[in-house]
Amino acid sequence: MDDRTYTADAEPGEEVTVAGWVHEIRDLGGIGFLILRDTAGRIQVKFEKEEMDDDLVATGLDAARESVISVTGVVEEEPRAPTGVEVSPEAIEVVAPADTELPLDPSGKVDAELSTRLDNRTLDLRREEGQAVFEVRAEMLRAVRTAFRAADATEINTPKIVATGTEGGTELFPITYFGQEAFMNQSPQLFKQLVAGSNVERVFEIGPIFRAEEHNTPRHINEATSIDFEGAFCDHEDAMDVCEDVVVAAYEAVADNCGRQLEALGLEAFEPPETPFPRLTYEEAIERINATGALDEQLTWGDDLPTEGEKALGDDVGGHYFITDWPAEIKPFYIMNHEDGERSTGFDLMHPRMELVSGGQREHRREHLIEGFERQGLDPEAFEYYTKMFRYGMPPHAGWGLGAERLLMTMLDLDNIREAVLFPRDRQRLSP
Ligand code: AMO
Repeated sequence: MDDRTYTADAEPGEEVTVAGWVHEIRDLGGIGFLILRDTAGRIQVKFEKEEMDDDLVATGLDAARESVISVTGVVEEEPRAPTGVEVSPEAIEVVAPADTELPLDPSGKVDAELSTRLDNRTLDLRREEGQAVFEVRAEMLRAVRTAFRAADATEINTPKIVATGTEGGTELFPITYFGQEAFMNQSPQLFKQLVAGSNVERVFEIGPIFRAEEHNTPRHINEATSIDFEGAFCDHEDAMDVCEDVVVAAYEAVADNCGRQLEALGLEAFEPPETPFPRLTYEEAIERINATGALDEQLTWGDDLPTEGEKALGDDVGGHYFITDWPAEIKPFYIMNHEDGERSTGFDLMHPRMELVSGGQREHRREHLIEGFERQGLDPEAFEYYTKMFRYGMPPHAGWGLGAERLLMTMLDLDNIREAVLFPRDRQRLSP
């Protein structure tokens, strides 16, 4: 539709054709108003019944809410209209009528359950807030890509159908691949390392990860989007620097370019997090958690941090922070340990509400790596394609994985991670 004008661009004095959805109709007797909504905003269409053709008035004022219509008319200044202008219509076409009964109210006046919203995502995304979340998501990912390019990283895409898993602790989804057992990939971990070991050196990927986790929580989904980085000649400190830059760049871009969306979400006071992010060792973290008294039992070396512990520490720190030097025994085989063999180079980036990132320096010494596989109960033979490349000059390297939905969820203070995904996959939801 070449001759279509967005509602936000309609200037007084022009003849325009605007097209979009019927947001609202107010019939006041001699006069009636139709609010037309498109991606750019809304515009009022005014019907003066005495002066206008009856068919034209009926087509406009009898249209069911959410029908798609196209209106041609002259734009006039009208200070009382919501956007200061209105269209005096000359022609109206109902392009696609809507049923009069809607499963949810896109004007947002009536609240709907999350499950009803997810079942009817198209209608849900017609709500200003729904659209805003995904506009922010797009801007966040654009900024992440730009920040990676500025850090000399190359975007890669690695297979999502794989022969073996890598992330212990979460289950795999099995599939049948030409009669052979295969899995949906839990992480691009091994592939990104294999590419970082080539001349490409610094890589990033933004893609799906699949986790057959049983738990049903507001911060877990079974198909998530992982933002991954891997850099040759990087140690864990360098990897944390890149991580901090990427996260801050995402916030800054959203602050600079998403004013309208933030306003729709009630986040006018949005600000990028303060830097540098504090770096606490695991030992300091458990001491601080113990000191808050939030847990019934004191944490000791080697314990995973329970959710309430993370929350208490998050409240104590008050912003983004890293936890470094995790016990070697609770980090995966590919993470390099410090010389003492007790502590690892593994780190997590935490938002006060939850974990956003895991990363670390990688074990690039083949013999140590193979020992790690065995310690974790994995068969090194099954990973031959990976360990083999460590024979041909694998540089020291480090990287991390950041959950895109968790970044968006914490950035926009969403209650449930499902709000940050268009069509979430969880224990109950496989469609749409
Ligand atoms: P990890 O398993 O900690 O590390 O995952 C990295 C980040 O991905 C996000 N994430 C999830 N988000 C929503 N739902 C899930 N089920 C889910 N699982 C993970 C989180 C998490 O912090 N290979 C390593 C990364 C690395 O070392 O480079 C890994 O996958 O935000």
